[in-house]
Amino acid sequence: MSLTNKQIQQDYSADCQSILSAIQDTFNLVEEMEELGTNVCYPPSTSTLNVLQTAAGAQTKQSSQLSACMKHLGNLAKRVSNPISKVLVTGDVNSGKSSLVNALLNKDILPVDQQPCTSIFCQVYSYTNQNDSEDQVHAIMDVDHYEKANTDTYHTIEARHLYRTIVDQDIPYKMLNVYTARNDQLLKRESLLHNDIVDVVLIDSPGLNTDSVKTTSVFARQEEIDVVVFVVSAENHFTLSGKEFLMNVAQEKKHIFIVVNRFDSIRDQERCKRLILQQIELVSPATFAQTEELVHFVSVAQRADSAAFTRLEQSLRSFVLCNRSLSKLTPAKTYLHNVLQDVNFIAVFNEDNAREQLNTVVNELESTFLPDMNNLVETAGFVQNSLEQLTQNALESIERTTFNLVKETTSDVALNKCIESVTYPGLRLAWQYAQDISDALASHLQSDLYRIEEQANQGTTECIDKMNHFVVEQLTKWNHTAVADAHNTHSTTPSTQHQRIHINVQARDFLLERRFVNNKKVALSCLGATGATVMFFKCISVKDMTLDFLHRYLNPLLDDPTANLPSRRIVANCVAAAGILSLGWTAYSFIAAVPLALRSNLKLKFQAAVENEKLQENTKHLITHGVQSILDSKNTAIASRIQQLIQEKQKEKQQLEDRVASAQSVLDQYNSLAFRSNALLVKIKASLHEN
Ligand SMILES: Nc1nc2c(ncn2[C@@H]2O[C@H](COP(=O)(O)OP(=O)(O)O)[C@@H](O)[C@H]2O)c(=O)[nH]1
Ligand SMILES: [Mg+2]
Repeated sequence: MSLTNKQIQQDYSADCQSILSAIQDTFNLVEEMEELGTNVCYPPSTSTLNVLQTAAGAQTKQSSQLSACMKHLGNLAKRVSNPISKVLVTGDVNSGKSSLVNALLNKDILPVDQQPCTSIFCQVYSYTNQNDSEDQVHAIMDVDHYEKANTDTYHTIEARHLYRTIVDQDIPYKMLNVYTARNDQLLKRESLLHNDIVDVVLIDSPGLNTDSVKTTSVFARQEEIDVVVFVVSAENHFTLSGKEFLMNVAQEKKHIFIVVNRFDSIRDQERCKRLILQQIELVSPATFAQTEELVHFVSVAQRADSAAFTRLEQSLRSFVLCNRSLSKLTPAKTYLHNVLQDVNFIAVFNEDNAREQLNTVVNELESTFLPDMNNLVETAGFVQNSLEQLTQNALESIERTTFNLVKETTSDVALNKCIESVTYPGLRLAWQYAQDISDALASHLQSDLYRIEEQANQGTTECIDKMNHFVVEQLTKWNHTAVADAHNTHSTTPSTQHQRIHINVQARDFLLERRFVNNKKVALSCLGATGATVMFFKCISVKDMTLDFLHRYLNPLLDDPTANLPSRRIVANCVAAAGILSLGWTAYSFIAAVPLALRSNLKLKFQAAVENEKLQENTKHLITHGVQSILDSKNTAIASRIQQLIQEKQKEKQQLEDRVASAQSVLDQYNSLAFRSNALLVKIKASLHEN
């Protein structure tokens, strides 16, 4: 190996390593994009994309496009590290492709014809270390499963039958692999095929026409094709098919090695050159820029001792060897450049979207949600305090009212009215009368207590209504359902078992006590009765004293015949009558005072019982307690609903925060993708410019 070749080899190895690592980095970026899956948005206009443009718009196609890209990158890596260099020779029918391959091989191995004859691709392996004594032809039906060592994967054809196989339109083969015998002629000099660096494989292809242009373009764009040699007939210039082919492969193969053949048959060669170069400038500007090395006007048929052909051979060898990175690595770099540009474009596009989404959700959280939530929390506190105050006020009012109403219902006026409603049935039924009064008082109290309770309940309901209205008014804007619930809640009033007061009638209740007498007539009667009674007893003692007096002082009179005996009897009888009268008056007075005494005594007794049994206090406590428990449970229910509202808000807040976090992480991802793809792109661009 010459020193130059060694240098080329070293440079190439370093270039290879850097491109392999760039391929790996690009692969990682595309893989990350694939992992982002449907989250990746593609720009509406895909004309800006190079490789991934078919993925735009159709979500289903995106992942397959990315997978295809990753597969392609994998193949590129394989290709870059593969020592075989494949050279595709293509061009119009009869332009001299097969002739050129034979010329490069320095051996007429492929059939040449004036009529179109090559119908399939023929790969000619002509390694310098080849030791076979005879040419071998493998006719392959399934290219993907072909293995040279496995005879089941191909048919062996004798070299002399090659022409027949190639021209046969009905052959079932997709590809012919031709392994040439050891060629000592070739080994004598340095040539394209004898270079010590790469194993060159020449591929002869069917002529381009409207049918084959697509197939050949696809073939040429394969990453394993390092160099495309385009043979154009000097007589025909570039045909439409030729131009279409060059346009198709321009993305992957910027530089095309152009052989303008049959130049011997051209009379005005300068004009021909000028016209063809004009065409090249249009169809492949990169090639035109290196016309000296890449465009050759030759006559393959007259190659022997042709300086032009020798220069072609040297240029092609340089193109493959010296500019190997151009032919082999540039397609890889170009592809990487295109992919990275796409990835960067998509990443930046999505980065902008992600930033917008992040801003939207942050704005939603900070400008709308959080103020609203703080407002709710504040309002909730205010509502709860206000409801407590409302409850407190209602309770105090009910307590006060209840206390006063009970007082009123046991007042003299109320009890007198109740007692007066009971008719006195006469002395004979005086005991029953007393019982009736006692019963009337008890039932009067019971019914009044229920009435009082009813009134308290009404106050409770009013308070609950106020509470409901207040809650609705304050919280409507946050949750209609909760508010509706609050509105529909009705209070249930417990029927309180009220304290019963029942007095027992006793004999002394029939007696009128002086201290209770406040009526003149009654006072006089009482006074009379008492006076009569006193007089009665006084008369008895006067009589005794009189008799004693008579006996002591009138005895002499009695004994005296002149004494007046009848007058003595009259005095005694008068005294007795006065006593009887006095007794009658006393009895009458007692009987007349019975109803009065009963009314007064029983009322006082009832009031005393009310006092003793703390009815006022007890009733107040009983009713207030019931009301309080209703209002407390109402407050608890409202508080729990408000708490629920706040919890729902907190859940929403958490969801929004999660959305912020995920939007931030998406933004970070695209940020990193955009940054790394850009850094790689800069590197690849610089290395492309070096070439
Ligand atoms: N005049 C002339 N004829 C050539 C030249 N090279 C090839 N031919 C002829 O052109 C015809 C087609 O050649 P071939 O190699 O089969 O063309 P292909 O169809 O592109 O493979 C054959 O008859 C060749 O003899 C050349 O340089 N000058
Ligand atoms: Mg041919």
